[in-house]
Amino acid sequence: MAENEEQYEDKSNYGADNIKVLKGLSAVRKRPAMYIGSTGIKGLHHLVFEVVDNSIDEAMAGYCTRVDVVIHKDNSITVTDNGRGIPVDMHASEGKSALEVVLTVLHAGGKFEEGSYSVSGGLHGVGVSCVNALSSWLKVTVHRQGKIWFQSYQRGVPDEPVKSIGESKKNGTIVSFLPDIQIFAETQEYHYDILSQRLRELAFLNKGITITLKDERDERFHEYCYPGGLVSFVEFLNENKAPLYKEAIYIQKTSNDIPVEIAMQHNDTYQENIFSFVNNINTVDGGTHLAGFRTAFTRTINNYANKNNLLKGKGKTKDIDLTGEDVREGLTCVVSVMIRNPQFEGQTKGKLGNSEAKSAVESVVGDVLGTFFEENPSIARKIVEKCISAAVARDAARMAKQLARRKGVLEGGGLPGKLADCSGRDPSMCELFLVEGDSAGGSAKSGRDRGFQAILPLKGKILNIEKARIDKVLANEEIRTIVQALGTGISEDDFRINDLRYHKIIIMTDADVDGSHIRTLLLTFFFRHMPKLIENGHIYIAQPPLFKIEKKKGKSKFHKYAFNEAEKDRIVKEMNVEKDSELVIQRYKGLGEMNPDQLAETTLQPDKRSLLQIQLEDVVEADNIFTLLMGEEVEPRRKFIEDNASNVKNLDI
Ligand code: 0RA
Repeated sequence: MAENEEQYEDKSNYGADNIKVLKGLSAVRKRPAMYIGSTGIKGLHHLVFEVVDNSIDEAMAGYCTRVDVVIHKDNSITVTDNGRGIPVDMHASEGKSALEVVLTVLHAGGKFEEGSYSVSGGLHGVGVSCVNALSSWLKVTVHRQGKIWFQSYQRGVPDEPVKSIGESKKNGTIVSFLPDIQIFAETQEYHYDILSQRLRELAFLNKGITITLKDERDERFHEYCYPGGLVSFVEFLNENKAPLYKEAIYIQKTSNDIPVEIAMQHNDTYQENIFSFVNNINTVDGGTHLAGFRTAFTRTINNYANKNNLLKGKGKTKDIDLTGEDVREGLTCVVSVMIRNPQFEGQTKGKLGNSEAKSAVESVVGDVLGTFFEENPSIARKIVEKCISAAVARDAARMAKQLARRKGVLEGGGLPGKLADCSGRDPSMCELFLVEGDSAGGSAKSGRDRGFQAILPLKGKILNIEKARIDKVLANEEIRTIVQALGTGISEDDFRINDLRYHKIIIMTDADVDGSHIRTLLLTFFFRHMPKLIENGHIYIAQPPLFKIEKKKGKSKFHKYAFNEAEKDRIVKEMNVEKDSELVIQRYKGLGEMNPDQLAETTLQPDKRSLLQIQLEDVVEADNIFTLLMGEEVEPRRKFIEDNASNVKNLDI
C-alpha cells in the first residue's frame, strides 16, 4: 500500500486538524473582495482564472500542454489540465496530503519549489484555496504516478481525507466548483465572452498551449492554440489593418534572469497600440518594462537611421530627430516579461514598478532589434520612412493645434455658433445632443428643455478618424465644433475631463445606414481622442422610435410608439381594433420626419426616452472592433452597437 494511504487511515483526528483551516477560510469568506477583488461579475470570473492560472503555471514550467474549461448548465465550472497533477504526498509541516494543503491553506498556492514564475504573484494571486473557500462545493481529482486521487469540499471544508479512487496512466488535475450563492449574491451566471477573451489572451501569451472553452448551456465551443504566440497576437490585433511589412518582428531573449518577449508590426494607421504583460497579467498602466521598451525602441531606430544617413535633409531647417511618438505611430506591439517578484503599483495595480525590468527590456530590444535592422534593411527602411512622415506631420499638427488654440477650440474659450446651449451650468445635470442634420436639429431645438439640454446639429460627414492624423482631425469643422462645445480640449496632452460641460453626450442619428455611419465615426472619434468620455460613461446613443401607432376612437385619439417591428405588432394587437381604418401607423424614415413635440416625447424627455450607454470593457476587443467598424460592412457595425450599448432606459434622473 502506498505511504500516503496509510497515513490517512486514522480518520478520527481529522476534525481537529481542520480548525486551523476553517480559520483561514473564514477570513476569505468574511472579506471575499479583499482576496478576489469583488463579489460581482468580475470576482465570479476571477475564480475560473485563479484555477486556470495554476494550470498555466504548469505549462510555463514545461509540464502541461492543454487546459480545458467547461461551463456546466448549473454555472458550475470544470478546469482540466494535463500537468503533473497537484502533489499528494504528506506535507511535512501540515501533517496532511499536499493536495489538501493546496486546496485549504491560504497562499499555499502550491509552489513549494523555488524559481517558478508563478502567475499567482499577480493581481489578486490568492490560489485555489480561495476558490475553494468561496464555492458551495468543490471537487478535485488528481491523476499522478499511476493513481487517481480525490477530495471534495463544502465551502472549503473537506468532506473526508484525500483518497485514492483508481489507477491511471495519465497525469493532470481536474477541479470542479460551484461559486457560493451566499458570496456571489449579485450574479452566478458565467459569461462566455469574458472567459473566452482571457483564455484567448493566455493562449497567445503561452505559445503552443491548447486552451478550450465549452459552454454546456448552449453548446458553444472554442479552441485556442497559437504556435506563433505573440506574433499571432500582433497579427490578430492588426487583422483589419494594413501592415507595413508582412511578418511581425519577434524578439525573445533573457536578460539578467528576466525573460523578455516582444512582437511588433507597424500598420498604416496613426494610432499606437501597445499591450504589456508581466507574468501573463496585463499591465494596463504600463510601467518599467514598457518604459524600457520605449526608450530602447526610439534609440535603436534613431541609431539605425543616423548610421545610414536616412535623416539627412529631411527636416525643413535641420535634420530630423525622431521622437518616441514618431517611431510608435501606427505601431502594434505586445511586450511580455516574466519576473520573480513583480511589484504592481498604482490605484488599480496595473503598473509594474520593478526597476530591473526596465534595464532588461532596454538591453534586449537594443541588442536584438539592432541586429534585426542590420539583417533586414528593407524593413528597417520602411519603418524609418514611416517615422519620418510622422515627424513631418507632427510639425504640421503642432501648427494645427496652435491655430486651433488661437481659435479657442482647445482652450474652451468661445462656443460654436451652431450650438443651441442650455441655460443650466452644472455639467452633471446637462446634456448635449449631437443631432444628424439641420432639420432634426431644428425640431430638437424647439422640443428640448433648454434648462439642461443643449443641441448641436451636425451636417455633412465627420472625417474618418481611423485614417487621419491629429492635424487633419482638427482641420475638420464638425469635429472642431464638437470639441469646442464639450470644452475639454483634445488628445492626451490637451484633454481636461474636469472642463467637460455636459455629463451626458447623446448621439442622435437616423436609423438608416448613413445614420449608423455617422454614429460610428463619432464613436471612433471619442474612442481615439477622448477615451475618458467613454470610460466614464458619458457617451449615449438616443433611440428614436421607428413607428407611431395612432388609434382614433370616436372623437378621442391616442397613440403609442414602437422601437421595432415586433413591438409595433404587439401594440397593434393590444389596441384591439375592429377595422384597420381605425389605426394610423406611421413609419419614421428619419428624425427629420418627427415634429418637435413627437421628438420631445420619444427621444428627449428623460422619463420617456430610451438611451443606450456605451461601455467598453476590453481594450483589445474594442480596438479590433473599431477597426472593423470602419470597414464597409454594415452588419458588424450594427452588431457592435447591439453588443456594446447597454440599455439604460429611464436612467436615474
Ligand atoms: C504544487 C506543486 C506542483 C504542481 C502543482 C502544485 C499544481 C497545481 C495545480 C493546480 C491546477 N493544476 C495544477 N497542476 C499542478 C509541482 C508538482 C511536482 O513537483 O511534481
